[in-house]
Amino acid sequence: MKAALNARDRNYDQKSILNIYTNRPPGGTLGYAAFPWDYAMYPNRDGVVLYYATLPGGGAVPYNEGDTGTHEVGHWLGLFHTFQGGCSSTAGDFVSDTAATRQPAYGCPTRDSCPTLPGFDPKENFMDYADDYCMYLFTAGQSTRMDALGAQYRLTKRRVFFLEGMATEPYN
Ligand SMILES: [Ca+2]
Ligand SMILES: [Ca+2]
Ligand SMILES: [Zn+2]
Repeated sequence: MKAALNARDRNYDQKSILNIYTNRPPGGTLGYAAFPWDYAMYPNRDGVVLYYATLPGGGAVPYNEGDTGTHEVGHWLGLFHTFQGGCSSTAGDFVSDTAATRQPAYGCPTRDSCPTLPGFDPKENFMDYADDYCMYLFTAGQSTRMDALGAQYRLTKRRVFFLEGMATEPYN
């Protein structure tokens, strides 16, 4: 699917182009994404795949407000799940302003699964597994991480555009 459909643009490096594919992944999977640092070794796996019913108004209730797409693009730009690493104050998702969480949130539970670490579980965060109505934010730390990893692995400057075979005149 990726080899056949992957969009290209002659003015951009392929690693900076976000391709989003929809299908019905096996095993009840809502979506999946490639991490930016994997592009160099596995360029053919790059992109985001979404179960089409997760799109807004689709049939994958309660995951049908589009937040699966937001979540997968977070991975594509280098974010981990908020529950990565469980109750760790030093590693986890490598984002300092997301509270540590022992396990994924399902539904929209108010709880503190890491009581010795600050903060309630970040059920409202796009990188948890809560229902779409519950999730609505990335933190400033996640934004910073996406900016940094995006700049390192994804963003490439637009190349000089030539109109091939045509005489072009500068204007000023
Ligand atoms: Ca964290
Ligand atoms: Ca806590
Ligand atoms: Zn995920």
